[in-house]
Amino acid sequence: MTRQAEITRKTKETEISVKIRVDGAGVSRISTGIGFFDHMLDQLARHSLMDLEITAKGDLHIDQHHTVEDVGITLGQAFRQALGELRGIVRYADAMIPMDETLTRVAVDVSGRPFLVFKTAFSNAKIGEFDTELVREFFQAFAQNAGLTLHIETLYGVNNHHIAESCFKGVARTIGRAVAIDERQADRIPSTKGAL
Ligand SMILES: [Mn+2]
Repeated sequence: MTRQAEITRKTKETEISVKIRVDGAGVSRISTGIGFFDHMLDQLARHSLMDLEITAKGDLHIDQHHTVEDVGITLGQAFRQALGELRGIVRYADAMIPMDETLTRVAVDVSGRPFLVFKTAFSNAKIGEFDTELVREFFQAFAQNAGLTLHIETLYGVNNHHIAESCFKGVARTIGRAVAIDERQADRIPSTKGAL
């Protein structure tokens, strides 16, 4: 069974299409109209080893909020749909991601129980044209729709590009490992309840 999904979501504010292949090679084709956000989504594919195609046309003349949030929603929906009943997955993973002076740790439970803890602060409102407060908005939308318990904490860091990128790389690394198939329980759902 190929774990993949394709979702298109259209509102008055945005039009988003997402194609995801969970067992991929980290290949991506991303176009959101926001350069730095494209760079972050590239990292998400590259370090999770999922293949991602994401196209977003949003109301950027207002600001980036709707576009970033709606990509998070649509990507989360596609991720969840691709994984189905979560049979055989490792489920839990964590990572410590250094980027020069910055260190971020991420822990995930691919649980179907959405919860975000986000303890990362930025010292600038912008990275290039990108609004740093939208990093949290993206992960909130993604965790909610993907059904992830997701904890992100930047322990220290100075450069805002490094801080944001370490969060995306950490999430990529953890979700990539958490959705890998555990050969010792490949046919089972990894919960004593029998369902996730
Ligand atoms: Mn970078």
